[in-house]
Amino acid sequence: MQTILITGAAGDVGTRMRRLLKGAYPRIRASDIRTPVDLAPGDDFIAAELSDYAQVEKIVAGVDGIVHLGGFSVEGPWETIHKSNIVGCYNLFEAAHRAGVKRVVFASSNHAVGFYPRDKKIGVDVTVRPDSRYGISKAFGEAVGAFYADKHGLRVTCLRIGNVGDAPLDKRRLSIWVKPEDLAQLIRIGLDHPDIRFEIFYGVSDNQASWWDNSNARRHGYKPQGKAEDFRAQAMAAQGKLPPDPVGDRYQGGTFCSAEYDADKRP
Ligand code: 15L
Repeated sequence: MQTILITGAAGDVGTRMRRLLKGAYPRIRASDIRTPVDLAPGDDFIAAELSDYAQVEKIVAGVDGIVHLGGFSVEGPWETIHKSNIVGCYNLFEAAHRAGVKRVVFASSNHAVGFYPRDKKIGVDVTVRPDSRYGISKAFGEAVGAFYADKHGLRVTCLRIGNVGDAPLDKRRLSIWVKPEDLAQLIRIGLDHPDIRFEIFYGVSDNQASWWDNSNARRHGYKPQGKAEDFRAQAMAAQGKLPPDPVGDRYQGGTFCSAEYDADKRP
């Protein structure tokens, strides 16, 4: 891996990953629709709208591996999700394949499986249960990744990311928090591990309250350092200030599940 492209490079996670991956690969190209505020002179940055195939072709040219963080990162109207996460994601994989890119690490999300209840521990082989249009788009991205891996030999890793941050923000995040350094470690496994064809890992730290069996990541050498329990007191204090959410509190996806929820009104 000589040249890596990071999409979504101006976002919070993209900015953290650019900093953490700096030096790990000889060249890092950044792309986003907006210019990162911390861009330094000489940094390789190409602005691109992912729904425009010609622009995507330009950013993938000459790269060996892609960390695809780009797209819309929360729930939104279908038009937005469709443009950024369906068309944009397909364009990214198609252009990567045509350009001879070797590997893609795709930022999937816990929301692809958000409607699993919190009392069920799930692995990476469960049926997707998206909790939102955003979650549907992440399940779609995993399917696109599997297709390009199986049909065209792209090496693809999908990371079902929990919540990236300096510390878990509330009770739910005590289960799904991922320390940025741990996420960077997972990305490097996706970019470097010799045995990867198509894999799904959970983007989660070593959390005692985790709902996910992440043994597939550990089999590939993942050694998470973060432990959400170290922050339990502050996360529970923050939780105490949140309104009750009977549906969200039942499912792993939290408020993504309770938003627009009306399943209980059907006979
Ligand atoms: C995600 O997938 C989002 O990108 C992030 O903004 C958080 O909402 C996170 O999930 C979460 O579930 O906390």
